[in-house]
Amino acid sequence: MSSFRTRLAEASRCRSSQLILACDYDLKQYDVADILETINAVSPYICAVKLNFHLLLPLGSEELSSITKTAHDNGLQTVADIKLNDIGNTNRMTADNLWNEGFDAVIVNPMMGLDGLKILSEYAHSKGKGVIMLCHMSAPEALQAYELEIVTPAGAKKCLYQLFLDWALDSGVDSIVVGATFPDIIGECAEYMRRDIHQPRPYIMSPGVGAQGGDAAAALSAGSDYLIVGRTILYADDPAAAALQLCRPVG
Ligand code: OMP
Repeated sequence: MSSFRTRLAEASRCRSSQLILACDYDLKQYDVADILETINAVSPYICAVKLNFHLLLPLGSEELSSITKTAHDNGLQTVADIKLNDIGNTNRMTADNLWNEGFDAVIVNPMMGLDGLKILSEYAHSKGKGVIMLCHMSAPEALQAYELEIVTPAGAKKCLYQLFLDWALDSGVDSIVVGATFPDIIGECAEYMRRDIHQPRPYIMSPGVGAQGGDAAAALSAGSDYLIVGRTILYADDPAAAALQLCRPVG
């Protein structure tokens, strides 16, 4: 069975796109048919589809499976964004539910700790699935939490996101999230990982392009491997044209 990383890289290579569509429609105004239509329309220009809590909560298993199937039929990977953060047993059962609905990867919160991340990564990999870990979020409030100065047990002073970056490397997660709104931090994380001995290094995924003020070309040139984009594509007059433009941000 191929790994999530390999499948994602292949989907990205085939389409020359590093775009992950955050399919965050408001279900008060849109329905599953709209979601499927958008996935079909933009699929030539994206490599994965991410679904957030506000879709995962109200939709049933059958509806979610129809979305992951449509993504897979289009050659795309699927990500469940629940920022999972619990005890090992709960994490495993939650992940199993998501795998059963056809998701290829789950986004997790590193506050579960290094051991929790390791256990979940090993479990996901044994099923050909992936784990994506928050490292530094895109919203301005991220400064209040992710940049808190901490002292490690070894006595080193760092920011919380730098500790999370070490945990990402040590736990074997497939990818980290660093907001496109913080290109300097993307660059720092990319450079730190280049110098690290762990292989393969986690990908960097960056949300926050467009609606949140981040710039696609700046994030990619700072070292992001993938861009996570929602509203700029979903609410464009022509979502496929918006995705095409974003997946070729340079040139
Ligand atoms: P737009 O701002 O509409 O492009 O959507 C961004 C998507 O990325 C949403 O699904 C957010 O929940 C998600 N996201 C962030 O915006 N910032 C983060 O730091 C992390 C995520 C995420 O984990 O995907």
